[in-house]
Amino acid sequence: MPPEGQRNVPPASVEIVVPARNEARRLPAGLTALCRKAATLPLRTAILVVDSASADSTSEVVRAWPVGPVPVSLLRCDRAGKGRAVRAGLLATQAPFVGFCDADMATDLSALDVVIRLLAAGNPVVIGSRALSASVTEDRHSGIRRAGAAAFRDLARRIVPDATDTQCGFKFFSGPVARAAALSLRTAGFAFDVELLARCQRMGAMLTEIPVTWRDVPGSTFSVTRNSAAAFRDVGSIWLRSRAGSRASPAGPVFPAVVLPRPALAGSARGSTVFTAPALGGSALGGPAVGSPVRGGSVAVLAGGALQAGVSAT
Ligand SMILES: Nc1nc2c(ncn2[C@@H]2O[C@H](COP(=O)(O)OP(=O)(O)O)[C@@H](O)[C@H]2O)c(=O)[nH]1
Ligand SMILES: [Mg+2]
Repeated sequence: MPPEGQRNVPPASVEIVVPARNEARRLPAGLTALCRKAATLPLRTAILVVDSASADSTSEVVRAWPVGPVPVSLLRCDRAGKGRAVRAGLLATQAPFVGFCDADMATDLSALDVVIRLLAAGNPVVIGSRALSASVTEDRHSGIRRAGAAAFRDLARRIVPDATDTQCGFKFFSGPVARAAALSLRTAGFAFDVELLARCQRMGAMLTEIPVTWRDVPGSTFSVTRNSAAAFRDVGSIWLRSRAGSRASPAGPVFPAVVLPRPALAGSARGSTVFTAPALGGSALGGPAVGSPVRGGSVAVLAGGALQAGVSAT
């Protein structure tokens, strides 16, 4: 049952997943900014923080989040990995529009206005790109990280040529597209975005990039020494699988509308609802994918971007 104060609240039309591991320090400011912005959007919005076995009080921050106009829930995963966390979060959503952003809110949240307009107009995948000429980035990364990122981009471009920046942590989707793409996602770590976008494109969903204002917030969870090798290995595997996949089914777009049931409610506290992730995903993610198929997830878009059917404009 939803927590006190959130009963009889209509379901959200936008669900935003925030992957967070050891983010007790950055999350309060990030969530405050996101809640504040989400409350101004023309569609009812909810936030789902996915904590993967943090060693700090990340979960407690979410559990203690005060009730407000934007509900904040917690999903807990046993195993680390940003890809795993985002996948679990996306598969736990039900809204017609979904997305994810990093706990540090490095991407200026004013971009959400553009995202909602584009999604409502029928664009199935809307992603922030720091590589567009209209983007403003404040990058304090080390030279070695910047060089690694450039090499990673070259590889990623072979897999998703339409994306100029696969690694900006600010991506939004039509819900059914995201859930269908996430279902078979195998990349557990930081390179998962490449696979997610490749899967969306393979389903026939066009990518729309938007310029962003992005600043590098201190306290990054990406470590060049600990995470780079895995990211390169993963992007290599994604490339090999995408080549094999396109040979196996050259016919192209398949777009099943898949909406998964919410994971079991584990408890609730103050303004947040707490879920535990069910065993997720094949291969790299361990265990069979959860999920029962198809609940109608389509959204009718009227001229001018007004929304019909299952989407309540607030
Ligand atoms: N749940 C979860 N989130 C993660 C994990 N690894 C990274 N993240 C989150 O992914 C986001 C990555 O952003 P950040 O650490 O700022 O990296 P950067 O901006 O690329 O340097 C943050 O919200 C992290 O907390 C993980 O293993 N599990
Ligand atoms: Mg960051």
